Amino acid sequence: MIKDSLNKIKDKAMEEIKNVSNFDLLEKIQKKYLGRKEGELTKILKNLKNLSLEEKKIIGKLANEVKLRIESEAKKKIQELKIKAEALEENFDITLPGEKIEIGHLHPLTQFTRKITDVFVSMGFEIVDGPEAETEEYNFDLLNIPKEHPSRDLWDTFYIKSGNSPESPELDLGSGDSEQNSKNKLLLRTHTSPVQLRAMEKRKPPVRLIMPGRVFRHEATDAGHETTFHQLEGLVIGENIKMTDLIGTLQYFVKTIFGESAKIRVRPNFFPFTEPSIEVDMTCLICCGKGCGFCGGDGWIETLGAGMVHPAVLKNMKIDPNKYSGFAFGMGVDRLMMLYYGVNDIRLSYSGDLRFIKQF
Ligand code: FA5
Repeated sequence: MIKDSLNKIKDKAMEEIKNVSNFDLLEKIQKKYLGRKEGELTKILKNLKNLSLEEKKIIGKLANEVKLRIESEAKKKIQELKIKAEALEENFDITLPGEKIEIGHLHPLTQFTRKITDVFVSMGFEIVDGPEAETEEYNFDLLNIPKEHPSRDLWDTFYIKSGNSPESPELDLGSGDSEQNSKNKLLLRTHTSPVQLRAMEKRKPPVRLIMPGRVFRHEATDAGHETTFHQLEGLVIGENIKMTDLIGTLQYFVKTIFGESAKIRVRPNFFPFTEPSIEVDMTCLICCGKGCGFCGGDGWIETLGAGMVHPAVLKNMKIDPNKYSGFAFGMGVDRLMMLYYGVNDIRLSYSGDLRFIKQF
């Protein structure tokens, strides 16, 4: 009786080991028959105590043979499975679809900046760069913004404490050290307009320049305002340059980027470095002019300031205002980018949130 059971266990185990195709299942089979507590062979051996001494000897010997047989068959199978696994690795099919590797891409602001600079380059504009840590002289004085003049309050400034180099600045949220000379009083530029002055030190009219870059303002943030944002400055100087040239250039730009139906609105404004000055708004494309948090409810977005370059500024550029005239503009790149892609909060751009960046 017990002999039959042992032989049946052996046959069943042999059959199962023969057909097994992976290591996990093989381990389960070994446990099922040889496991210390619940193994089928172990259970039979536990019942030997009821047999006579003679039977114990015979059955014990047979049980041991069955155990050794199962173990050696399992060993053989392990070898066989190892060889198969190695062969599979060697014959790896390189045409199988692999895992997709995520690659980075340009930030939407960079993508958009390239798009808009391309439009100006196609109109014959040259791209010029300038420093982000600027002197008070270039940021204000040479742009016809006198000291103590209330117009300086238009741009809430991050000053850099005296004695600091632009490479390791320490910010001062006050008005800076008034004793210090504006030539070496440093600040984080509040607009890209100072690049106009720097660019004209090395050029003579006629010029068509664009100056994209990062600017900084100490002000409260909301859906449409950041303390760090981007502007693109434009400057055209030549003989007989007129206000209509400015409006025509801006209209061409807006229609090229946003399509023929894009509307702009021009309002009179004041900038100390342009006369006359205008402010240009665009229909808020987030709410299509209905009014939303981004446009502050009035359906228009203030996108740029512009005007005819003030004669005093032309003189600071060593240009004769009787011979030459020019126009300048400074647009908020972030706000235009938001209108272009339908982004409703400027702060998302600088949040570092990959869920936002990956949409572009
Ligand atoms: C200026 O900065 C002038 N330098 C522009 C200029 C240049 C006028 C040349 C005339 C001639 P303003 O402060 O308005 O102007 O800023 C220009 C644009 O920057 C605004 O129309 C707006 O689109 C954007 N902007 C201003 N403040 C912020 C802010 N906190 N966050 C995001 N964008 C801003």
